[in-house]
Amino acid sequence: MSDINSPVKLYITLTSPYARLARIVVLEKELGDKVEQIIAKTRQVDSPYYQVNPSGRVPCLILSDGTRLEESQLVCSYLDHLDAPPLFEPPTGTVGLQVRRLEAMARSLMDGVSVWIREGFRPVDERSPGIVGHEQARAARLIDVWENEIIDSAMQGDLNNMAQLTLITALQLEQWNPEFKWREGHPRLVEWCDQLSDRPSLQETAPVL
Ligand SMILES: N[C@@H](CCC(=O)N[C@@H](CS)C(=O)NCC(=O)O)C(=O)O
Repeated sequence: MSDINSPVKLYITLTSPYARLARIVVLEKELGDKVEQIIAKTRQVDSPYYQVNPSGRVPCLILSDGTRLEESQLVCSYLDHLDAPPLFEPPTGTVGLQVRRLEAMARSLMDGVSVWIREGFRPVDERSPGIVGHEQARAARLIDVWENEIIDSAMQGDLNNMAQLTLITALQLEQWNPEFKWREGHPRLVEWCDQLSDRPSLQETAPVL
């Protein structure tokens, strides 16, 4: 029988930026005793993890009744509500729409740079210069837009929404991908990123090289 008080199981890898979002929420919400974190073996033939999550992706949360949640937005939202009050829930109305709009744009950056990084992990003769060029150009366009959007009040102040959390995680993919050179010509974004990066939850979950 499931025990409502038993910790939920959060499957992660130490390299996934999507899992990192969930790991940051766990730290920010101080959920250490309510969430057991388990390293999953992803991208391996016949990984035992496929019995837990057939999609093979992280993050994935298994609730005490066995319910499986995947997709970082859903996982983060569940974790954020696990021990009320939520810290990252967008407000209702126009301000909430603005936060969601910015979160979607930050996610576009993260998705694109993740594809770019994945290309780099493929054997040299399997890499696609076309995909790399496409993602490099997408990232450059989005970074230019972010240089202006970063002054939006939703992005400023203390860490309190998923738009901020997703953007900082996407920008810090520079630590994995030396070709993701977004800093030059974007002083406001540099200042925003560097101010946030000392935060303990970000330090503790920094990308593992
Ligand atoms: N849209 C998903 C993306 C998750 C995702 O792609 N995770 C990658 C790690 S960065 C993964 O688990 N890949 C393993 C695989 O594709 O088999 C989310 O937001 O959670």
